[in-house]
Amino acid sequence: MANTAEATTERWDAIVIGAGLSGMYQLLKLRQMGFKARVYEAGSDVGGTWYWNRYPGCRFDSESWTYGFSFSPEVLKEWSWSEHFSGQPDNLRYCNFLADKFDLRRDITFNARVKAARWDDAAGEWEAVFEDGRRARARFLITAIGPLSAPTMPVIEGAGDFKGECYHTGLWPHHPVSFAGKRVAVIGTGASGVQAITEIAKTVGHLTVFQRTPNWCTPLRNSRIAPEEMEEIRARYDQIFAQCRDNWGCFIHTADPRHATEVTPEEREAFFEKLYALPGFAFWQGNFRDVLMDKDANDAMTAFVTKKIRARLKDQRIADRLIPTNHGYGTRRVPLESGYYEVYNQPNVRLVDLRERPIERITATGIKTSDAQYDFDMVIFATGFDAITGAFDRIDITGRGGQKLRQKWADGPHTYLGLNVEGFPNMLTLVGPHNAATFCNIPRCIEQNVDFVTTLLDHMRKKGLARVEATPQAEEAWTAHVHDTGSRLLAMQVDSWMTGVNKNVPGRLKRTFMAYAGGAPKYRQKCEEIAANGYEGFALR
Ligand code: N01
Repeated sequence: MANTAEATTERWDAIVIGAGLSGMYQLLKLRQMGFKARVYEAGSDVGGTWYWNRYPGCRFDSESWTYGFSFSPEVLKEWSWSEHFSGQPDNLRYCNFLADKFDLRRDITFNARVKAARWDDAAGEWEAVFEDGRRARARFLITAIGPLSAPTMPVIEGAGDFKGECYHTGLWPHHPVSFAGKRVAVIGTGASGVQAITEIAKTVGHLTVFQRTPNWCTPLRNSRIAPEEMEEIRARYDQIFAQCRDNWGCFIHTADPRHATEVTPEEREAFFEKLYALPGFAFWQGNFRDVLMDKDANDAMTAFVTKKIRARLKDQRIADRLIPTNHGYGTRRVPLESGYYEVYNQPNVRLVDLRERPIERITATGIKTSDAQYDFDMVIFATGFDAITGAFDRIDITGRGGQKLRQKWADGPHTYLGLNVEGFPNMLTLVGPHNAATFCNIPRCIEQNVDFVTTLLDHMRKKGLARVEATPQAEEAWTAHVHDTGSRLLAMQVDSWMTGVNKNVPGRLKRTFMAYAGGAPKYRQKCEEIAANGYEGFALR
């Protein structure tokens, strides 16, 4: 008789880890192709990013109507966006709408956090082990764990000592949180911090922002979508998705073909003004073609944004602290804001510059910097994520011959197409490192990744193939190509999650190439060529 673990092990054709947008779409596709697939999700419901990140102010910075899935004409017909940059509650409703419409929950196990995954070479299967000891086995392991899903707490002495209310933006509670009459601290000024600070400042008693590195922020310019406008958008969906398809990051903002330095200063200024007045990432993504690669072009853009920030602040000493000095505009992920700078004109908001007075420790009543003790009722950590590879590291993934993925990626990822790793057969990594999806309007790239993986699995089934694994040569060539395309970006000269730096995580102090910077169209073309050539670069048997 089988032992107990064996008897309770669930068996599937494919295990998908994560029920965010990529896991949900992957499940649907596998089901349509007749695979027996099961999704395991750590949370209690679907939504991924939009399930966990419930902090005040959380919303899209992609235009809502470019973000939604394009694969289903019915979904496009039935779902209406009410804002151009939709907020988290609506985004989560959208995920629930998809789950209900396609009856996805019947194939999802919730509250199931995968602790380990191990390749069994003899059986040609993956075994997943959950935190509660349950197990599941499948021929294929598909990770749909997202690039920004492993929240990190700051490494500060006494981080667990605070006795008041305490939250991380990426693990926000499901109950309402009130800021009225409270003394609130926010640590961190990335995209999450900027959104949260702006919203909290509307109702807070007193707010203190602890900023280590300022970021360049430009206006989101959100607005409502009236039903008639939604109808007009719906009529243009084909054109909108075609436009996204041809774009480097699958946004609707396409870079201008000119160089910033080939026009007169007056023309350049007028163009910057025009872009700055537009919503979303127009200023970042729709700018002159060289602003993110050429230092002089970037300096011009940076000088323009500097003036805009200064004009919005009453106290120029605060402006001095909010204006970045160690990187140019757009070389770190740009937070889009809706009144962020004006928050610092409020009498009940204080900015603490940690470069002048670092945090020494967190205490039971608040935060102690090198020069003062600040007392609070609530401390919010907007301290980000162990990005891109962090969610992989939190699972003990063991491949062929006992090789650990954590060890293989200790000096940065090695992958083939950001979708598979040599030594880890039958593991497909949706939106994984070295994939175009990280710098992408992500559902656009999720659709491409999932379609590629599903077609590969279907091809294998039709040909009677049981194993897929990148060849060492293909992995080496792709990894070199990722490094080559990345090295052209000014962003690679700056510490950020995009370059794999996180001072709160051991071993993440050195910059590395985390994502494919050649753009989504080139990436898609490469994937299509590889599939057309019988999945060149993959050993199939
Ligand atoms: O995280 P971050 P995030 N002491 O890493 C600071 C996406 N997103 O959650 O820069 C003091 O950007 C840290 O300081 P520094 C988007 O892609 C999208 O804000 O390391 N401070 C930094 O200021 C985004 O880029 C949306 O010096 C400490 C902050 O914490 C990504 O998620 C909205 C510290 C972390 O910023 C991550 O954004 C939100 C310490 N010990 C997020 N440790 C949309 O709009 C860290 N910090 C869709």
